[in-house]
Amino acid sequence: MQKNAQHYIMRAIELAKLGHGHAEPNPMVGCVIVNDSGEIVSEGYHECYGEAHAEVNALKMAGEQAKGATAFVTLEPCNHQGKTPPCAVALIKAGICKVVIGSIDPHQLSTGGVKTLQDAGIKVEILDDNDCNKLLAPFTKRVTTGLPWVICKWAQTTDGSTITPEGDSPWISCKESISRVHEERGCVDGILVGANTVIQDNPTLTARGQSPPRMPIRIVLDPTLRSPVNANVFNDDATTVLVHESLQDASSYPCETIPADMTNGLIDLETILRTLADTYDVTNLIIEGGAVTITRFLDASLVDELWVFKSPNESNCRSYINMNDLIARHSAECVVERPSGVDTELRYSVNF
Ligand code: AOF
Ligand code: ZN
Repeated sequence: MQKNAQHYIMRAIELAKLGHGHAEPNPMVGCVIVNDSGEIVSEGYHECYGEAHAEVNALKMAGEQAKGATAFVTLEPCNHQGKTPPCAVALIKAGICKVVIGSIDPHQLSTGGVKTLQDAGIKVEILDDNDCNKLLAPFTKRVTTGLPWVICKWAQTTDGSTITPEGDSPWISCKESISRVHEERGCVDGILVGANTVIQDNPTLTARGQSPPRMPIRIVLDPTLRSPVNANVFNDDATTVLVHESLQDASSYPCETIPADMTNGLIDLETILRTLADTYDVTNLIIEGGAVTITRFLDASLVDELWVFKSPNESNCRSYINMNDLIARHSAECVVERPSGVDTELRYSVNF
């Protein structure tokens, strides 16, 4: 007896997430193959960009057991010859008799798998599942708008300040939160900060978790070139891109540079995001501050998620921008709340 579709799709989502940081700029995709008795006979996911898709990995493990079985896939099986052959054809050849799909592929290049499967007499059920759509959201945004998925991440005190209480350690977050950030950095394509953060904090902005899947590029928004040329962010540990006003001469900086269009003395943020996607293949971007830079991206409606690490401490120094007010002003919806050492990690959806 098969359990309901949701049960198998949830497992496929879990598998898909194992590819986070490895699969991008492709979507994370998971697949389970289930026999008539409802047993999962094989599982697969898209493990690495340019390599076998989820369905192909699951079919390989299923072997002869694929005949007459049902495949549950988080994404519509592709219909094109890209870096790998079409999955719809692989499913047909393997003798799968039904395919249950979480989300339709938003990419014009590869969609069409449903029709190919149906034309071959295979039953297809499309769930349009909320969790599969969420899993796919950064990929969908990039292929439909040309913009990366933007996450603003910061640490704050309970009362909404990003400034540490005087005399305390310079860190707001506990060590568990800091190591969590390093893990997350290692799964995205870029980390962006404004010049004030470079000047005040001198961060390195590298992923220093355990064997990070990727090393994000570092992006500094510094229209008038106030950052010191010897700041840590310009070291050799990762690629750095300095975005500056086109009239300024940035040739003394040891990094890549993007001369930017300015509107009323400010960098055109949407154009920069498009350039990061087109030139640097950025699908997922974390903005790590400071509060002014984060506010500008939020006010321009360019942000998708907020990741907030809230310490249990109160601050006796009020920051210029209160982050609790900022979250409230943008009607961000809290979707995750969990402990991170003594801190609380909160995740919010914006723009939904
Ligand atoms: C699937 N299963 O596991 C993934 C799919 O260049 P390729 O051959 O790797 O194809 C990439 C495109 O295929 C990608 O843009 C997306 O539309 C789809 N991804 N499709 O059937 C998978 N990762
Ligand atoms: Zn495929």
